[in-house]
Amino acid sequence: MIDKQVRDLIQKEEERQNLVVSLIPSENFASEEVKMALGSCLTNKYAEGYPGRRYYQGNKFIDEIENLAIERGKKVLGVEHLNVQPYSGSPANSAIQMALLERGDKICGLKLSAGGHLTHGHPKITFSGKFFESVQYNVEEDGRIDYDKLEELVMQEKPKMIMAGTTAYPYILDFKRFGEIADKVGAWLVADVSHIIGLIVGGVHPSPVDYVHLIMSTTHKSLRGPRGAFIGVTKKGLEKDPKLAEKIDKAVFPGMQGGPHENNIAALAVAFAEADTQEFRDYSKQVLKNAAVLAETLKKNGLRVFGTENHLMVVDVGKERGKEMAVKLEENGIVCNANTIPHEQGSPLKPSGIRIGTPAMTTKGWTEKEFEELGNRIAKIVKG
Ligand code: DSN
Repeated sequence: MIDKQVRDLIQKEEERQNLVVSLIPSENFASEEVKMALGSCLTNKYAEGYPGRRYYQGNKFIDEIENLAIERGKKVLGVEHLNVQPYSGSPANSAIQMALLERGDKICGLKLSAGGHLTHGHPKITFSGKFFESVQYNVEEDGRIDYDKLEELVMQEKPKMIMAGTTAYPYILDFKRFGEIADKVGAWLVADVSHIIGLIVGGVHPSPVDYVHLIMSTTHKSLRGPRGAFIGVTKKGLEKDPKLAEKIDKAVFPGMQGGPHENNIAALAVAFAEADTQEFRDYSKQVLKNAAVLAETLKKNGLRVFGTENHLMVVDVGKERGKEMAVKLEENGIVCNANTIPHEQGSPLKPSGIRIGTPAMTTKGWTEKEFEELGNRIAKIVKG
């Protein structure tokens, strides 16, 4: 059967992706090789368990594929142990919390409205906020984390786990300081580097590996892989608990998940190999150069911009006007998302900013020249 309806819609989406200027910082364009692995026969196979100890027969090649993803990932990340089975970022963080926390334990993460993530203890409505006691840290007026204040909070609250991770934070994260703070109270320290993983692997953002117990990331953002995630166990993590790797593996399967998506895992193996090249390191440098030019151009045009030292920035577009501006930009072929700004004065449902990033258009070959022109265009549209 040829499903014309779905094919037509996929084709339309492909045309849309080719036409628009894609600025959502968590999106990117995966290579043909990554998409080939994703759309392969691997989707047909069940492989509950781990390489060499599966619950189903017929996993000879699946084992080789998963081992390849693990070995390639361990090499580019510099970790001791790697689990590549999490379906995506939220299940990965839930598995980490399930492995290391008991119900009611304290978890400390960056507030969602300050650029954190739902799974870092966002109160009440999330797994992490419902089953654990959440204490959240904030950013300052300038959008930066004040590590002295974080230390004060941690010393006072003594959380069992600290999440060092962001989704809308445009500055370099000081993982060394995070590590020192966590060690003072014996807390688990988890780096959720989903946004900046490509920059870390590409050598343009410091790696957290020496300072944290676990490094977790999605794989489809700046890494340019398939939708998925991994959890890496560091040397420091194993020193704190020699059974950490085992605990993580058990929490992912059978704790949180069933059969791993081996087509994703094969695509991740491809992405790790692609990231381990000079071409990818050059790409990562260009992502940063492009973001710097874009932020400077917006500032020159009189806009208040938070950032940037990485791939993204948050732009103040006027109280509660984020969504309206995101819609207006889309009408002009520029796709971004509404976002809260630091110390948001509007309603969280009507944020005052837009979040924009450069990974996707850099993949399309854009350089400083295009981003400068784009910055002038965005400013014109935002200023009406
Ligand atoms: N939804 C992702 C982002 O856009 O940053 C975070 O999970």
